[in-house]
This record gives sequence, structure tokens and C-alpha cells, in this order.
Amino acid sequence: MRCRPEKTGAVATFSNGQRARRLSLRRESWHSPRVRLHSSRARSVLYGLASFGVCLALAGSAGAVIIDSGDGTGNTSAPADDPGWKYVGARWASGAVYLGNGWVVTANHVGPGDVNLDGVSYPYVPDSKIRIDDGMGNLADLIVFQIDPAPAWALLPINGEPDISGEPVIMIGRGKGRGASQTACHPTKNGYLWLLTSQTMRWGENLVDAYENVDDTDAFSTLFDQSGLTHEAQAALGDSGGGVFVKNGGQWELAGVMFATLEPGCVQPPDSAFHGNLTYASDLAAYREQIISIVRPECADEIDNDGDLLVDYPDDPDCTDEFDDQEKGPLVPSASPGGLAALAALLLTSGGLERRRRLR
Ligand SMILES: [Ca+2]
Ligand SMILES: [Ca+2]
Ligand SMILES: [Ca+2]
Ligand SMILES: [Ca+2]
Repeated sequence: MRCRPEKTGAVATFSNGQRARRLSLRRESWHSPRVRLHSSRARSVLYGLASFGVCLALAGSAGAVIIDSGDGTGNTSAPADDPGWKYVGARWASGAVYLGNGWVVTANHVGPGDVNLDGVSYPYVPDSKIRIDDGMGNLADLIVFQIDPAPAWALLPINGEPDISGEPVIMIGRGKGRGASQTACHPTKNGYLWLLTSQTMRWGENLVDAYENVDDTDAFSTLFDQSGLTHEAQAALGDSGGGVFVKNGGQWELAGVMFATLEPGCVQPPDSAFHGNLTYASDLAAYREQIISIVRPECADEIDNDGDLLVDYPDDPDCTDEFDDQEKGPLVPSASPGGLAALAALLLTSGGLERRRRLR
């Protein structure tokens, strides 16, 4: 089969020199190079009304990233160096990541709802969904919402490094599994059909390739290389909402949420993952401040909420732990000399004579 560029669409240039064209999301079809990675809307776009039966058949299934290693069925339990396996869960036929404190993040096109984490279903808190944006009115394909009850797990660290290009990441998703090997294009590219009947949580690995704004979403991409890492991975249908983790200073952090793929430069079979394809994940570093202000308790939101110049647990002594949602101390000062001195200093700076008299 002869490689040919897509006939329409914007042009994107990638750091690896690839020049790709893609159609707008409104023009998605079997032959569109970009594929939304799940949800009812994505599937209805992908399969179309003519294949509605297929759509229904898939409704109860889940998914997993496509990996090059072995026969593609491995990596269905946490890796030895676990970046946060149990925090990635099922949001209907796609994924979602638990951030701790009762909050979940996923792609907007996946949508809010009950989430299954570590085999337990947690109910959605109605109307708790918040769409993440860039502060200039551009809505990202990214939402947070609450579940209640929720697991009492530690808060999930979120990457704040603005550029992790070239760094290794672990991708955890529950999209379609790996099916039969395929070849296409000239020069020949190798890939796999998606195994449409299979969705299991799986992890894979890749390197961050480049940054790009995709449909108003600040994102980074990974490139599915022919000669990549051992568990070189590419997202498939159903991997939307899955997590991409990076290790910073010895600590794993959530860096992105998968939401789209791109198949540049070659017409490949429908429902397939080929070397040269890209996976896009929203860049949480770009949205970190907003997300943390929403989902974290006061004692873990990286802000001095009460103006005492002490930030969060354990530095602010009024915080009992990172889940404490009150950074402000008790209204009545303690009788300790330190407490009185602190209050006196506060009142002096405020200049309130009336309040100063209360000290006498
Ligand atoms: Ca790669
Ligand atoms: Ca705080
Ligand atoms: Ca404080
Ligand atoms: Ca305080």
C-alpha cells in the first residue's frame, strides 16, 4: 500500500521531524488519523450509526494500552516500580485516575460518573464535575469530579515540571488489547489490530516526544517506535482517562491523562496501532495550579490560605495532616506566651485599637 498524506486538515510538525496532517474532530471517521480514545461519544463517532450493534457489544468492555513486548497480553498487574497502578480505574468503558481526597480526573469526552478503583465501585457525586481550562476560556479535554464514599488513599502527586521531553513515562490504561500483527505502508510499518473483545488494565512505557496544543488542550505526545523501549506502548480505544506517570526526584507523579491518538503519514487499517502513531495526554503541569486548588484540602493545596506565612502540612502547625481542610488556627489564641506574642504581632500589624484592648 502506498503511503499518502491525509487530504485535509491542519498540519502539525513534530520534534522527530514527522510532518503530519490530521482532520478536525468534526470530521472523524474510520479514515481519520486522529481517534478519540473512548467514551460513548467517541465510539459513536468511530463506529457510526451503521455499526451501532458493534457499539452496543462493546459497551460493557474495558481496555488496555497496546504494548510491543511478548504477545501483548502482559503487564496486567502493577510494575515492580509502581507509579500508582491502583489509582487508575474504570470510568464506564474508559479510564479515570483517582487524585485522592475524593476527587477523580479524566478526559472531558469520557465524562463524570461512578468509578471502579481496585475492584470497588465508588459513586459519582452529582453536579461535582468541573471542566479544566487554561484561564483564558479555552476548555481542555479534562475534568475533575468527586466520588463519595472514596478510598482513603494518600494524595496522588501531580507533575509540575513544565518540560519532561525525552523522559520515560509509564502509561496505564484500560483500552482495547493487542490483536493480530499487521503491516502497511511504504516503507513498511508494523503494527497491531486492536483486539476489540478485550479490555484489561495494562501498563506500558514510552518516552515523552513533544508538546502540542490539541483541541484547546495543552498536551504532550509519546511516539510508538519500532525500536522503542521494552514495553513500548501506544494508546487504543478505551484508554482515554488513563494515566501517564513520570518520575521526578525519585517520586512517581501523574503527568498526563490520555485523550487522543494520531496516525500520521500512512493509511493504516481501522482499529489498529502502528509504529509511528502518537498518543496524546493532557499536560497536567499546565493545569496543575487550577487542579490542586480544586481537589486538595487546604493543608495540601500549596497555598498559605490563612496568611500566617506557613504553607500546608506539616509546616503550618494548624494542619493536623494533609487531609485537613482548615489551615487557619483556632479563633481563640492559646494562653502560651508564644501564642499571645503571635496574636499581639498580628494585631499590631492590623492596627486595630479595639482588638488590642482585648489583650489586656
Ligand atoms: Ca517511543
Ligand atoms: Ca494550604
Ligand atoms: Ca498558613
Ligand atoms: Ca495556620
